[in-house]
Parts: sequence; structure tokens; C-alpha cells
Amino acid sequence: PAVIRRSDYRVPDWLVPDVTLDFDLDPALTTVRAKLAVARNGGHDRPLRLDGDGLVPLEVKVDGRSLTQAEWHLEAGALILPLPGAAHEVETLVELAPERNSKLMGLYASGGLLCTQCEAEGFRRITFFPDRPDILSRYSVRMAADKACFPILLANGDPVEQGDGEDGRHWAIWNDPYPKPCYLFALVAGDLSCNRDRFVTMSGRDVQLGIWVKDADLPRTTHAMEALKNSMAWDERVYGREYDLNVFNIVAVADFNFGAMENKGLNIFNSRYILADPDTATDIDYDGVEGVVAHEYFHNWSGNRVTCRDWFQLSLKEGFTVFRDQNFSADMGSHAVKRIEDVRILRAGQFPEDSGPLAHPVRPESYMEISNFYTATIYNKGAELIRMMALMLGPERFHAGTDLYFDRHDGQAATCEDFVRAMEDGGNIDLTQFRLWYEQAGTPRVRALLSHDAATGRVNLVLSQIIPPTPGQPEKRPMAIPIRVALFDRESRANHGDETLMLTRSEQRFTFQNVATAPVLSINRGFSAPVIVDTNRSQADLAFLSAHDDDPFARYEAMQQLMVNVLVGQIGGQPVDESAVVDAVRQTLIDPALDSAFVAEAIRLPSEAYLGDQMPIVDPDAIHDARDALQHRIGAELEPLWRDMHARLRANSFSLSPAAKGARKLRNAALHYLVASGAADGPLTAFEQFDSADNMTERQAALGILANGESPERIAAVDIFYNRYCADALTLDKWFQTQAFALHPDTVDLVEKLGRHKDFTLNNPNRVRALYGAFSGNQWAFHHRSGKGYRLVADCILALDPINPQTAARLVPPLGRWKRFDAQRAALMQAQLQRILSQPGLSKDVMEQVRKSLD
Ligand code: B3K
Ligand code: ZN
Repeated sequence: PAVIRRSDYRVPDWLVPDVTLDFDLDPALTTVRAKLAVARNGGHDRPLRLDGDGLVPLEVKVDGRSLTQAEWHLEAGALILPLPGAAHEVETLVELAPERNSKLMGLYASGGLLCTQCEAEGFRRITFFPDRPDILSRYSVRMAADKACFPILLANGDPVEQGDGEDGRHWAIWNDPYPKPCYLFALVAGDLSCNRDRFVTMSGRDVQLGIWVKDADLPRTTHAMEALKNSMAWDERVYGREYDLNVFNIVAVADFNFGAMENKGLNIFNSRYILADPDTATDIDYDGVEGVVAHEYFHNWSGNRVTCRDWFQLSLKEGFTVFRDQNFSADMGSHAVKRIEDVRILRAGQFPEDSGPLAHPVRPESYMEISNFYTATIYNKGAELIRMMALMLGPERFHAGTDLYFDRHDGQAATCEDFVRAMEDGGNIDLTQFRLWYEQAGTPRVRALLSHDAATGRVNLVLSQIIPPTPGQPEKRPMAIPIRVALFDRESRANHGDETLMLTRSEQRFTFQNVATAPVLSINRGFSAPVIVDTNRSQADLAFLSAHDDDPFARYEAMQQLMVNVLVGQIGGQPVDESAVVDAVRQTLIDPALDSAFVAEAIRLPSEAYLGDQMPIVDPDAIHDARDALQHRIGAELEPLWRDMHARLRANSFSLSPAAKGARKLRNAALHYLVASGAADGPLTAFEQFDSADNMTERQAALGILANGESPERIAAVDIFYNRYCADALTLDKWFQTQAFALHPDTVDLVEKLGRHKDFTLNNPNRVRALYGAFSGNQWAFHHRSGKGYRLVADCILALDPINPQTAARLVPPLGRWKRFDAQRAALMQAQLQRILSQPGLSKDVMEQVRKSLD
């Protein structure tokens, strides 16, 4: 497959100011008639090239005249038309079979609905079109369909007209006045019910809101609607951005390749990010709904009004929009806990990517298949880049920069460079060196050495940075890294002052005066930069910070580092005293000033995968054993506390208040440690929680805790859960996922069995991710020394690739991390990658990921 390079960008040869689409919809056979007003862009004589993927032109007309087959040809699926003039009307007719579209890109059928997904390159599966984001067009869309099966017809923009046709068919016309790239096109046809509401914008525009779902799911849409209204108000208040159409519709579909899609005025969602009720959704699910609804809504400005020039600029909209949704969720709940969660996500998903064979810059230089670049680097590291700029500028100058960005580029297809320049011009800052964050891949390592001179009262902090080599980038230049630090007095516990240091050279010395006694260093507070920090801090210093740091992230971090040091020391055969961890957990539990959600975060041991990331060679078995043993010790030594907390935190009735969510989180943590203590009544207590819970947060946590162990309660709970929820796909996903996540020696065999379960299907991406996605994130189980885990995932990739290559390709990265493991495991992983590569007819998606993973 061809490699596409950022440096090859050229402005389009032809523009398409207006598009008229006419869909005659039917799951088996849909026809699409497209009329494009095309205009030559600049002085050239190149033909018009309309991308197509699997399309056959049944008719091609130019300015009303049908062309003969000799007047056009196909080239790699694209329709090539030589055109004489400066502007023409081009008309094409194609046929689609939505019900046979298993890739879920373009127009497809899902649970009786017809819906579309066009980003990144799905529109070319619907009609011939220059499928690139810098072509902005006004769309008018007519849809006709059987009225009984598809009573609701939706598209982008505002509804214009509708009527009944012959043979039980009806039609509707929608117009979108805002020029948009074709990746934002959408339509939906189906039998849907609507949760209707309205929002009055800051300038007084009355917007009709609709969340469209299957009728039975209507009661599960209230949280999404609240989130939508809160998002609309938040974007007005914080960014001054107002919604711009008269309607805003959201549709939930069961089969979807990722979370959701920000189509203009018609967001289409994976139902797991819309539907929530206490019986089936956990607090994490509720937060996911809120965050994704906000994310897609915020795209209306950061993505739709200002879009991307080309797909190398993807982080322009995604990084910025993730940053916006993170801050929104923080404002809706707890800033401290949200930051901890976001950093955990970054470290779990992006750091491994950045240190492996698929590492790429936030603005990549090349790709084979753009779908493979919807990554944690583009999204989450991209958000961290915006966050660093916001920190360096301060809130006022940052918003001067974003205002300028939106004003300057409204209605345009922009670049990451445009964003940075708007920050510079609006915020009055020089970001020349900062731009390296967009260019250089790899997680910087910052080393911090603190020394104190009692005689002069001077503290020296020497910071140095190393950016590791990544594929195609052997040498790196030093970056501009904002590091927030504070120094604490050991006696008074006073903070000598918070400062943001700019590390811009390979090594740099910072001096602090008037510090009488050797202070404790708090560093990368709030996780001010997405880096790995190495310090010479003692366990005692970390214990101090875990009890007294006034930055909640740094406090959490100190606790995590304390735990990491113990566990990594133990695994590496250099035992470190564990009692500091037990003491720190105890202190945290009994500190009355802390809220429950924070406590629950702070006392949880680093994941097995994160521990693996701290080691030169990952030893999954040793990691599991050491972590398990420490968990047992914390559980056993503090057993009365766990018992008491678990009993005390039981709620009388369900609420979604932050306090109630925090209580559930901590109660689950208490149950976890109580069971880990080995107490004889552990499994029974877990079963009681499972059985009596009035919410999924406590029920699923209890199921997960039981699934890690061996008990009659485990078998019963797994069974009960299945029987209770097997009719609800989203909840049944949890049944698969919880078992695939289980830290149990037989997980790998269980996953093999579950892959043959009657409710398992490769046709639904959520189900695939629930089983194989979860399993490949379960380090101990996936890296079973037999190599069986690798084979299971490779089997799944091979079976899924012909059905849904995008989802198949997402399962490849865990196999590509072989360099991080011992020789036997590495060989077994490589063998599976080789086996995949030798499959004839492999998709571009899987091929790119596997080839890069073998390098
Ligand atoms: N923009 C979409 C992602 C599309 C993924 C295409 N492979 C959802 C989002 O980030 O909001
Ligand atoms: Zn997005």
C-alpha cells in the first residue's frame, strides 16, 4: 500500500462549493444520485478526480449530458473526468448494499437502522467525491425510504421539507447552510423515538435538541441530555462559542467502530456513550457518556467550524477537543480526580505507544491507513500539548489565543501550525521551541536532582531531559518543558511557593534562596508536562508528600511512586521496606480532609501493566505475584479499616452526586482489599454486595473481585449476571469484559471458551473489544508463557480482518510490544505477527500495524 506524506500536501485542483444528494434508501439496495457543483481551483489543466471505494458509476453526467464510458475512467477506485471549463455540474449515480457493509464505514445497517460513518474516508464509499477535509461544501440532502420501517429520516443541518410518496414510501429534505468537509456528512433512517428538549443560546437562539434511540431505550437517555445542555452552556461560558443551527440531533447505534462521531448537527454515537441507567451503567459509564457527549458537541467549533486541512492535522481538532472535554468534566465534578484519571489513561495508553514500534509524533509525517492514526498520541498527548500551552500562557492569554484562533479560521480547514500561531499572536508568546512537541515522538525523561546547602540557604535543582529515539527519529533536540515544582519544609510542612520552571536545554540549573533546611521536592505538579520524571527522592520524602503535598495530583503521584519503588524493588530482587506503603495507605484512609474519590485513587496499587512499563524487561508473572502479595499485606494489616469502611459506605439509595460516586468508589476499593486480605468471609461479602447492589458500579466491581478468585460465589455470580442481563447487549459486554480482565490463572482458557460463546460475535465492535480488547490489556493473562494468549488474539485479528479491518487493526498493538518481553515471549509474539502477515488479502489497516510492529 502507498505511503501518504505530509510533505506531499497540495491545494485541491477542484473545489466543490455545492452538493445535492438524493438517496433512495433500502438496506439491500440503495441508490445515490449526487450532483456536484465543481470549480477549477487555480490555473491548471488537470482532470477532476472523485475518490471512490467499491463504487461503480451507473451514470455520469456533466452539465446535464450523459457521458459515454470512453469519456471517464476509474483509477484505484476513483472516477477521473477531464473537464474543459472553469465550473461544471457533475452528476453520478451509484448503488450500495448497506446491509452487506460489515466495515461500518460509509452507509451501513445496524439493528434495523440505516446510518453513516464518514470520518476519515467513508464518504467515498457512499458517492464519488474528492474525499479530503479541505474541500468545504454546502449540502442539500433528500432521502426517501419505506415509511413503516424507516419513519424517521435525519441528516445534517435543518429539516426543510417532507412528504409521502408512492408504495408506502416517504421522503425528507435537509439543508446544511454551513460549508463542511464530507467526513462530517451524516444521515440516519429508522424507527426511532426521541428524547426532546431545548436550549436557548446566549444570543437567544432556540435550539431543538433530540436524542434518538430505540423506544425501549428512551428512559436511559436523561444523563446524555443533561450532559448535552451542560456542554452547550459551558462552551458559551468558557470559550464564548455558541451553537449555530436550529436543531441538534444525536442518534445512538449499536454497531459502531469507535465512541461517537461529530457530524454537523447530527452526532452519531456508539450506544454505550448515550444509554445509562443505574441498573446497567457504572459511574465510569456515566462519566463516559458525559465526556463523549461533550467531546462531540465541542467539535462543533473545534473540528467543524474550524476543520483540518489534511489528516496529518488530526490532533488540531482531536487534541484540542479532548482538552476541552477534560476541563468540562473537571468542572462538572472534581478537578483533582479528573486529572488523576486522565493521567492514568495517558500512561496506560499513550506512554506505551510512544515507546514502541508504533510511536509517532502528534503531527505525523506519513501513514498508510489514516484509520490507524486515531491514537492516544493524537488524542491524549495532543490534549497535553494544549494543556502545556494553557499553563504557559495563563487563562486570560490562553483564551485570547483561542478567540483569535476561532475568529481567524472560522470556515476554514486549518493546520496545527495555525493553532500555534494563534496562541503566539493572541497570547503574546514565542512558541518556536515548543513546536518540537508536534514533531518529535517519544516521551521525554526528565531527571531532577535536588541539593541543599545549609550554609547559604540555597537549593539547587538540576533538571535534565532525554528524549528517547523512536522509529524514524534517532536523534532528538531538547524540548521546551514546563515543570511545576514546589519545595516543602519538612518541619512546618509549609510550601515555599509554587513555580513553573521552563526546562529548555538538555540540562539546566534552577536556584532557590532562603531555604534554611533541606526541603522536600514536589515536581511535575498537576502533571504539568507529559514526561517521565526520575528523582533522587527517598521513600521518606515520598511518604511525606503522600501525606502533606497540597497539590492533589502530586500527592497521589508520591503515593504511587512509593508503591512502584516497593514493587519494582521486590521484583528486581532488591526488596524495599513495604511498611511505608501500608502506613501511607492507613494515613490516607483516616485523613478526614480528603474526599472519598481521591482516597480511592490514591490507595490503589499501580496496575500490572504500569509496573511492567517501569522495568527494562517485563516479567508478567513476577509482577503479578509481587503486586498480589502487597495487596494481600495491605488488606490483612488494615483489615478492620476495610471492614468498617465497607459497612459504613453503604448507601441507602442511589444518587449520582459526587459524594455518592466517591463513596461507591471507596467502598469498592475497601471490598477489594478485604477480599485480598484472605478473610474467610471475603467472597461472601463480595457476593452480598453483588447481589444486593442497586447499581452497576457496585455490582460489576463485586463481580470483578470474585472473578479474580476461586469460590462458589464466583461461579454463582457469573451465572446470575448472565441470566439477568443477557438480553441487553451493552450490559452483556460487561460480562465478557469482566471475565477477560480477571486476574486469574485460567483467564486465557476462559477467553478461548468465551470466544466460542453463543453470544459472542465478530460483527459488533463493542463485543470484540469487551472480550479481546480487555484480554489483551490484561498483562498477566495475555502474556501467558504458553503463548496461547497471543494466538487467541491473532486468531481474532485474522477472522475479523475481512469483516471489519479497522477494528481488527486496533487489536494489533499489544502483540507489537515484543521487544519489552523475554526472548521466549518475544519469539512467540513475533511468530503470531508473522502468521498474520502471511494471510493473503490482508487489509491495509492490519498490514500497516503488523509490518511496523515487526520492525
Ligand atoms: N472524530 C471521531 C473519530 C473518528 C474515527 C475515525 N476512524 C470521533 C471523535 O474523536 O470525536
Ligand atoms: Zn474527537
